[in-house]
Amino acid sequence: MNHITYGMYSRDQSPKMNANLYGVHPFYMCIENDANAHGVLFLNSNAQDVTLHPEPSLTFRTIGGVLDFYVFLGPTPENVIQQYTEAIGRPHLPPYWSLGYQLSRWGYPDIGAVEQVVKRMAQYGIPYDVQYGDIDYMDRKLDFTYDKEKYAGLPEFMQELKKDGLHYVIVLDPFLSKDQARGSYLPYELGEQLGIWVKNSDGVTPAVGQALAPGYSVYPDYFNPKTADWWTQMCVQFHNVLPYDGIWMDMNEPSNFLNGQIPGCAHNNLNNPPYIPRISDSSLFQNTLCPDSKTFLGDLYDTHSLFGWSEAPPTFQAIKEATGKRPFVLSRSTFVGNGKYTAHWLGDNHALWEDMHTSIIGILEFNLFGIPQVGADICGFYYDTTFELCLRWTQLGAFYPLSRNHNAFGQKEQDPGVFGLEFATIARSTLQIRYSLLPYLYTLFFEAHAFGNTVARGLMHEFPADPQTHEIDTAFLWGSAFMIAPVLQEATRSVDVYFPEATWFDYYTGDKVPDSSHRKHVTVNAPLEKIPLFIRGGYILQTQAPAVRTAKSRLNPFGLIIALDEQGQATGSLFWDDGDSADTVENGNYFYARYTYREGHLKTSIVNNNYRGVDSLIFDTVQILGVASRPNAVVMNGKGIRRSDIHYQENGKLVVHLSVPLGEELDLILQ
Ligand code: MIG
Repeated sequence: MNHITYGMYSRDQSPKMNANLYGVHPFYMCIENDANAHGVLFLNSNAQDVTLHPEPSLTFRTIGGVLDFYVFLGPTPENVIQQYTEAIGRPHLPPYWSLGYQLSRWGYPDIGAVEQVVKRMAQYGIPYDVQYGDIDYMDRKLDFTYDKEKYAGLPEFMQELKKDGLHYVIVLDPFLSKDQARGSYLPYELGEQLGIWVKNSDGVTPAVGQALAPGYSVYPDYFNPKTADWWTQMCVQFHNVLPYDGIWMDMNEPSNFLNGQIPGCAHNNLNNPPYIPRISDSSLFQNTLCPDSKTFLGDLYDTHSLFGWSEAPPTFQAIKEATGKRPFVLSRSTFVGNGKYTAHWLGDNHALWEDMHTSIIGILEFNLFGIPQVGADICGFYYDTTFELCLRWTQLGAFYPLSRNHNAFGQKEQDPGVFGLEFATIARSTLQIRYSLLPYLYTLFFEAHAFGNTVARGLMHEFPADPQTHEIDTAFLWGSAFMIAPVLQEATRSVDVYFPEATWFDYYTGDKVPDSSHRKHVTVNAPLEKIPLFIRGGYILQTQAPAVRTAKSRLNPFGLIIALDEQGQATGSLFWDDGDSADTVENGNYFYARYTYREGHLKTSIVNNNYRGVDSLIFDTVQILGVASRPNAVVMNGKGIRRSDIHYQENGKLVVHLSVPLGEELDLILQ
């Protein structure tokens, strides 16, 4: 609050403190001293800034548009986000496979290099669901092409990956080269005929910039319905060439390697307004198009920061049409409401410990913004990573809602198979934890979609009345119940963890940490092979035996972890559907159940029972943490469980092996 000014204007800019970055979200949430929270949205897409003062107060300054403010009254932080996403659009339900581990890099020299990576992952049995193709797959970085020499056989390769349960996501850029030989680049020629590019200030001639594509490029004006149709058609047709599963939308700030289009920006009120908000280089056309360019909606001055947002619906639609499945779109630039269509990654970070730390802040912010499927480039994008940084980052990244390792051109390889056996073993066991908790994570994504909750959340969301939680950016939660406390420093083998007032259990052992439920700092051990993880008493989490692909793990037996609070109670829920059909929630084709445990008695209530895929699935384990003493007997649905299937540990952890259908009501009693 110390007189800091944040500028907002979408910009292709590597994340740095207080600078305007790829997306624009004029939204904040505040927790007052009385622990009540509220949110404020200033729905305005013009270049703007906001200054925070210590009184406390805020000053908004925008250079156009409408003064359209929304106030969300909470009173809890989660209520604020539920209300905010109700207004702007709830996040869409991601395909299940996209919650698996993802590998990417810019600079795989050829298809052979990708094959090597897939092989290494298989050799070490590391869980992995998604492989990306960055611009390397393209023929000279041209959208809707692929390199038939270095990537010869790519369509067949993608089919093979599919058979192996992997998914492939391709990058697309929002600019098309206008300088290809006539008749050789039809996507451009068709768009040119349709007249669908962003225009110069004359409203007639196309704005010409220069970006990754060879020669000079034009920019699709996605606000024009004709452009949206053309783009959808191009993406759908391209699917006949490359059978992709998802699309990664890069450079959509929009990015331009020139400052303004050719021949530069005229000096006028739109390009050089009397006040320029506090943005980098104090320029509205640095690395982008001139604000006096014309789109279907008018001046780019007003809609510049909506460019990525406008690309999202047609891309989402295209994947739905092309694949017939639930879309996965990953977008770099985002605006208010993007979560309805896209996931997000935090952009071009560096392989630095500090960037690993600040990634947590980015992840928590985008959960506030209603884009919960978010992650940073694991191990760092720019710079060569190191063994230890990459290992710790792989452990943290295993708990990003979007778990993707990505790397820049020219940097050393950094996929988890490249560092040898020790690294691979640790990466495998950590990702196995992620995979085993995917039913819980998926349920959180359902609850975000249906009710607007965050998925990853700061501790302050759950403990707003505890001021010590308000500043924590080194640990975070999945939902209400699962705390991740990563190592964020080099050569460090312990973490100082703050436990707000609740019962907490060590994920690995089931021990109570700290030993009482009073709030406390505890230094916990974190040898190289371990990321500290904790379960909060009062909650029930669903698990599933992990596998190297979600396609396989989805068929495995489920488990329940019932972590008891001081009253010996817990609640939880499970959402399950086929994982990749479109609109399952809207069509009601899913299973959703609530679980309640009290007085030694677990009960299920099935809220929606309309996905028959649950009929072939079972629960095979129930773990109860915090059980006061060894029970005399355990009875499930009226039948006593064999003594040899009941294991009680002195720390209060009870493990029961059984076999009951997932889709039936459970009635478990400890006697
Ligand atoms: O100018 O497609 O942020 O993730 O690897 C670089 C190449 C363009 C920027 C993206 C990055 C991606 C890279 N792109």
